[in-house]
Amino acid sequence: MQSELLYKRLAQKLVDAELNREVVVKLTAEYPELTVEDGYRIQDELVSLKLEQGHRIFATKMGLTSQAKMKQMNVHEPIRGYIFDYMNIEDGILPINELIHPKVEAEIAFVLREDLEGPGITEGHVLAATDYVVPALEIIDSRYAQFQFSLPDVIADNTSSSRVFIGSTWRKPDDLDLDLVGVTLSINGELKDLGAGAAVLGHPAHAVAMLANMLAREGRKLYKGDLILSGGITGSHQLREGDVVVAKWGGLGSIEFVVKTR
Ligand code: 0L1
Ligand code: MG
Repeated sequence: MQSELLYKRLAQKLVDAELNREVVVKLTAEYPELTVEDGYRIQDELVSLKLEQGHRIFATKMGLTSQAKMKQMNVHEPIRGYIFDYMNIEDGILPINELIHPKVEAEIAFVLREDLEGPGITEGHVLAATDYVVPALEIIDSRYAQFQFSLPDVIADNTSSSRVFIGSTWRKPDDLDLDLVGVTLSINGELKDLGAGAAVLGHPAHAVAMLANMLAREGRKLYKGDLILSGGITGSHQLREGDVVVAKWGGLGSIEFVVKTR
């Protein structure tokens, strides 16, 4: 357990890195004793700083939800973070000049029609409490060089949250088998990745249930109206100036954007 002052200082360093588009050395290089709990305390400070700057929380997200990413990080539990209002892109342009080294991944997002309070929340509870599901493309952009970090680092860095595109096809969860929803992700006309909803912990609703149960450990919950990104169905793919990205979901439409300097 570190001091409040240190949490604040490290959170400010990550906020500045995002704003200045400058990578920083991972926090655990200087503070190897940082724990996952410390990572969340720094993330909480980072969220407070963003709120003080006038930003609002747009969505909550689960990260590291695929077996591949968990194995890579040697963890057994996904991580959670926040997406702010300024991260939501509505005009189909990813402004690469505002970012460091963005990557894209395809997800399914949930909109709740009821509060969800753990512990003990199951996939069934999540589906019953869901108003709509929507397709989403998450842009992750680590503030650490080469996306190299340990678990406390990436949690402190708000799970690499950077931008998001939300699709316009909203469906009732009962209309789809979310574990079987297929996704293709193409960049410049080349198929880069594909997957099914089951890539997210067996079922995307499972990730949302896990989020509610994780939040309950801190006396928090999910609220009616909340938008939740459940985790990457595809892997994450590096983006470059001029790229045209097209993702298609079975039964959930598509999202397209171009990577440009604005
Ligand atoms: O949304 C995600 O799964 C990303 C979590 C952070 C790990 C990374 O930056 O790859
Ligand atoms: Mg993600």
